[in-house]
Amino acid sequence: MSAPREVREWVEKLREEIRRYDYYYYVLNQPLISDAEYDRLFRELQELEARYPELVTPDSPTQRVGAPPAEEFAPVEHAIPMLSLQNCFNDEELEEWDERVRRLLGGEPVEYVCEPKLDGLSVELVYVDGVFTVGSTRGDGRVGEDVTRNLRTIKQVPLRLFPIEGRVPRLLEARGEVYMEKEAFRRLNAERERAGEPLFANPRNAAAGSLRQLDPNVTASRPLKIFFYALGRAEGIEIRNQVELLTTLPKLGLPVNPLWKLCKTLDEVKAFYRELLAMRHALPYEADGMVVKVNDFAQREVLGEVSRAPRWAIAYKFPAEEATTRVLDIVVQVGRTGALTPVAILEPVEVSGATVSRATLHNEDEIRRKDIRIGDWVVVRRAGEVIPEVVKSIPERRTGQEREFQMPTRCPACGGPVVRPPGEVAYRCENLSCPARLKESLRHFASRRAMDIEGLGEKLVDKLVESGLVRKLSDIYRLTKEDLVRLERMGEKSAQNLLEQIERSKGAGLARLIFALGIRYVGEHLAEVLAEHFPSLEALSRAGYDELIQIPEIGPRIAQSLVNFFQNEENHRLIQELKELGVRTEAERPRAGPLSGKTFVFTGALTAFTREEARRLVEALGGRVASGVSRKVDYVVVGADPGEKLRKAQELGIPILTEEEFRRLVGR
Ligand code: 9MJ
Repeated sequence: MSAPREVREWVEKLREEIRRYDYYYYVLNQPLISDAEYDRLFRELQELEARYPELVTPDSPTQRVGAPPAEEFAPVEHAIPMLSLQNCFNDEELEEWDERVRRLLGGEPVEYVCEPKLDGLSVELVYVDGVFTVGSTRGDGRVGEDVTRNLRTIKQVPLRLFPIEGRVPRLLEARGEVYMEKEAFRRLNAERERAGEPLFANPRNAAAGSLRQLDPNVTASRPLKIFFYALGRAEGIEIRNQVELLTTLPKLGLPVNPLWKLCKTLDEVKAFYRELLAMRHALPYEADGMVVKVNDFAQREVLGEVSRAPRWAIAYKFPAEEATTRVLDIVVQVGRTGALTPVAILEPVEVSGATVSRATLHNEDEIRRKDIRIGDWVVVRRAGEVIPEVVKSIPERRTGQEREFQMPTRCPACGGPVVRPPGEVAYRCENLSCPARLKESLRHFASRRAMDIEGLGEKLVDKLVESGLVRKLSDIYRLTKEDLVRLERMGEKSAQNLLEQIERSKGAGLARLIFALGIRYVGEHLAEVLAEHFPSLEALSRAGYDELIQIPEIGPRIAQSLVNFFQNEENHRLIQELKELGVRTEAERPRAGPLSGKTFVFTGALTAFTREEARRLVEALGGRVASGVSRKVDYVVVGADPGEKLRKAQELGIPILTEEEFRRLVGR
């Protein structure tokens, strides 16, 4: 059945409205309508598109996610090459650049526009008749990679431009930077650490890694943002200078970093640089300098370019957060998953206010690539406030006394064999009861977000393992007061307290228990997903690959990791023992009550209760609280500043309750 004209028009009108609301919500941070109202419109559009599939267009707001993964990225040629920027590092170099600009322009007046220089991934988005059609990375400047489907998942990217005075440009190639905010980066890495996944070294790598994902669903789950600051081709729109560009792009729906400044003199440029430098650490994103651009496009034409960099712009870099020091030794740490990580022990050195004495070398390939030897002078950097890293060695300063590092063939902690699984960069100790692995596993098991055993800290874990009192995780539940008191410096009272904490942890619940086991790739969130799906740990341990892969959010890699974990005989025994020792391995049975069979999800900040109180209210009435939104959820309760869950709920058409409505429902 083909769609009647009225339906076509109505669908288009719905899309236009939703685009406007998206823009106000995601770009301006000013929601125009209530979430419930938005939800209603979105669902109406989804229903109409389901009924009339021929009306679905790639720029419909319903089409942001859900496409299957690509094999690889296709090359995309930039019609106008994407230039790189020349750098300068001090006022003198900036003055030289300014003098050359003025000389080449024959002494005409020049104005500059200054913008923070974001450290992300440069991209170009092509809009044809206002519709986003192709998006690509900068690549080598001439040819980049087609990341259209990934860019679509970034909520700030309009799939269709807004008309200005009723018109959209025939063609607009908008250029900008995809980046990840520092806080989002920290959260992403924390989640990866808990899941035993490799960490991103800095927000730039995280942004680049997230955008260059073959599966757009992965990109969609990463908190990427974008700012636009330049154009490629533009037809059907006239923009004559950078100020016009930066004020026009937002009107079309393309976000622009508001922190730009028009400077009439070089002194103003320098002053703005100092201002940005002073606020550098307070900015939500990483900026590595300031870009100075000639405002007038006609003047840019005159200036032209040299060796792929425009003469009309320069990046005035911030001082590097780097220092040089010596590598005293390279040691190997054994993590919870058995991964061996080489770490450089450094002569302590100050890097932007902090003393650095250790820095990660990531893995053996990195050491070879950077050619770092024991005794070398090296450059170390603190990036994105994570673990410092060794950037490079300084071979010119070698004396001949330096030694090449050899990855040990035996685990430095247990002496067991070390293997490098095919396709992985990390070597691993395979011995499940390796004391180093055991210590890390215990720390994780007892940690606040896992079994939450207060008092079972770093030092005590070391002692328990070294004394032989704990040889496997389940031994925690076999500890007696005498054992603990015999350990040096453990008084009666502390021993008693610790035993109470250990006892209490038996009831931590299935999700925490699954997370606490430290199964590779299974972080807190996935543990909750699994706990919602299986009635007990035993049931989970019996699940096969095919069953696991059916669960939303469980991909092949995670399913395989779970199967591997539970197939291991030692792990199998561990689960048996935990159960025998009284650890609750069943999911909490919902009580009978008015909310029996109903599942709630909370998002955003509640005012009248904490999340924990809200959970207890729901459970007291027989309901359940889930962590993530899926089709099985009955209500999503929305507090202030809600997250992605709200959007997901809207997409799935799940009823949304305000806090007030929730309170009435639970009789509070
Ligand atoms: C960044 N990375 O923030 C430019 N950039 O302009 C800004 N990069 C640029 N402008 C022309 N703000 C080429 C690159």
